[in-house]
Amino acid sequence: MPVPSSFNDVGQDRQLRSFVGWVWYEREVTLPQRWTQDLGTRVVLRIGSAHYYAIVWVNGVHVVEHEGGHLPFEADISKLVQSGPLSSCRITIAINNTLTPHTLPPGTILHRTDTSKYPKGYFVQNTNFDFFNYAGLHRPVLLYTTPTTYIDDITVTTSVDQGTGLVDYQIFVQGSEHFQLEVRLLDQEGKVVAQGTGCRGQLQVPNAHLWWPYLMHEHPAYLYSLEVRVTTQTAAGPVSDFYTLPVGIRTVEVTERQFLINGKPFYFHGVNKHEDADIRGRGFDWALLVKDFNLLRWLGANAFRTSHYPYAEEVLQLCDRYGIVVIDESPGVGIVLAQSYGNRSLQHHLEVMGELVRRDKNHPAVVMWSVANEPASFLPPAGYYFKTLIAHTKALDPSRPVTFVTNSNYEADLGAPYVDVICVNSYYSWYHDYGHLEVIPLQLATQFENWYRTYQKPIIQSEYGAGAIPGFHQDPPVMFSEEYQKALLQQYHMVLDEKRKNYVVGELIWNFADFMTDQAPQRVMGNKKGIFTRQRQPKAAAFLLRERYWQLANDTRRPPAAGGAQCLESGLFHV
Ligand code: GCB
Repeated sequence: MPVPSSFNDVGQDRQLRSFVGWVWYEREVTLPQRWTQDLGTRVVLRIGSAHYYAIVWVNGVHVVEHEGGHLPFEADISKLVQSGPLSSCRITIAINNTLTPHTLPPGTILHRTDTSKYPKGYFVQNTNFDFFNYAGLHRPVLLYTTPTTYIDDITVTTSVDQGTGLVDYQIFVQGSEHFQLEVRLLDQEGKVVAQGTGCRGQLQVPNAHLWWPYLMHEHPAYLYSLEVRVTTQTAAGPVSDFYTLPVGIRTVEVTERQFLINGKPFYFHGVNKHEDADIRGRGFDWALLVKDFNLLRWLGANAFRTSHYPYAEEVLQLCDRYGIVVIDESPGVGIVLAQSYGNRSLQHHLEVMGELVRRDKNHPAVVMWSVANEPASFLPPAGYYFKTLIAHTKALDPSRPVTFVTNSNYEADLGAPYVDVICVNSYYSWYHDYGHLEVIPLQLATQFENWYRTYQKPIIQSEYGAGAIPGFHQDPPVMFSEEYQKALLQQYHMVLDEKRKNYVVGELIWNFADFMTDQAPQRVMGNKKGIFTRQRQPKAAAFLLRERYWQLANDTRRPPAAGGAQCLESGLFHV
C-alpha cells in the first residue's frame, strides 16, 4: 500500500474501496547507527495523518494511540531503538475508519438485521457529510531526530505600531532546565533585523515589510525567518537544537461591517476545497498541490476555507508563501444528531481545536478558525456547545476571530451569537426552486438582510454553487449544464455586489473542484459543483469567476491574457 494515499481507490477490490474497520500498515526500516548508538539523540516517529483511529507499535511495543484523522501525532521512540543490538525498526500502524456519534466528523453504524434482506452481521457506515470517507495514511510518516534538549514548540504573534513590526515569541524547551536560548529574525535578504535571548520576548522591526494577501499589495506574502537556537553544555561539548520558522507580520481585526488585514478592508474572493483526487483519494501529493496553487493564482482567488477538516501542513506553508488567506476549519462537519452534542463529543472537539491551533497558529495565512460546518445549531444543546467551543478556541488563540459555518435559519441558530463573522451557506435554485434562477436575487438579499439585522456582524457567503457535468451544454440553461452553473453564479454575484458595499466581506464558491462522495442517486460519480473537474480542468464557470476575482482585486487590473498567471517557480521545494 503506497504512503501517503487513501487505501480505497488504489486497488481493484470493491470490498476494500468501501471497507469499514481495522486495516494494518507495517514497514521495517534501518536506522543510521548514530541514531541507535548516541544516547544524546532523540528519535521521533511522526505520523502526518491517519484516518481515523490509530494504534502504533515499534518493534512490537505499543508507543502511541491517536483519535482523529486530520492532524499529526508523534511518539518518542528513542528508548526502543537504542536499547538493543538491532539497527532495524519495525513500525506497525493499525487504523480504524469507523465513525460514531462521538467522533469528528461523526457518523453512525447501521446494523441491518432483517435476515430476509441482508446476511447475518451486515452493517453499513452512515455519515452526514457529502464527501467520501477516504481512509489510510494520508500524509507522510517520518522519522526524525533532535538532541535530547530540544525546541518543543514556538508561538509567535505579531502586531504593528506605526510602521514598526512587533513580533512576540514564546519558546517551549523540553529535556533540560539549563540551556541558552538565542533568537534572530532575518529578512528576505538574510539580514538580521532583530534579535533576542530567553524563552519569551518581543522583537521590534522598524519599517517592517508586512505580510499582505495575494493581489492586495505589490509585494504580497513577505516572510521573515525566525531562527531559534537552544544550546546545552554536555560532556562532549555544546549541543544545539536549531529551528527556522517563517514569520509574516500582519494584523487581523473584525469590526461590525469589515474584516481588516493590516487595518485595510479585506474581501474574501475564493473557494472551498477538498483534499481529493483520482486514485490517491485524500493522499498528499506535491504535484497536485502545486497545480492547485497555480489554478488559484490563475483564478485570482485570494482565499480558501479548508472545508471540512484541517489540510496538510504543506498546504498552509504554500498559503503563507503566496498570500492565500485561509479559514482553517476543524473536522466538525455533519454534527446533526442530538447524541453528538453531549460532554463526550464536546470534550473531544475541544481537544481537536487544541491540536489544530497548536499546529497552525504560526501561519500568517490563517486569519480565522472555523470550528464546524453546518451543524444542527438549532438543537437545544447547541447553544452551550458552541459557546464553550468558541470560548475555548479564543482562549487558545486570542489573536484570531472564530466562526462556524451555518445553514440554519437565522432566528433559530443558537451558536451564531458567539461567532465573530457570520458564515452562511445557501443553495438557492439548486436544492429547491429547481431551475428558477429568477428567485435568487430576492432570496439571497433576504438572507443577508435577516442575518445582518439580527447580529450586526460581517457576513461571508461561505458556500454557493451548482453542479455541472463538464461538456453538458444547454441554452437556455438547465440544471447540470455548464451554462446553468454560470448563470446561477451570476445571479449570486449581482446581490453580492450590492451587499459587499455594506457588510458582506466575502464569497467562497462551492467548490474548487469536483470531488468524490458516497454513492447516491443525486450524485453522479461524486459532487459536480467544481468549477474545475476532478482532474483540474476548467469548466465555463471558472472563466467567469476568473474575470470576477481579478476585477474584485483591482478594478483596473485584468487577468493576464492567454497563458494565465505565472507558474510557481520550479525548484521551490528543498525537502
Ligand atoms: C453543503 C455542504 C457541502 C456539500 C454541499 C453540496 O452545504 O457544506 O459539504 O458538498 O453543500 O454540494 O451539497
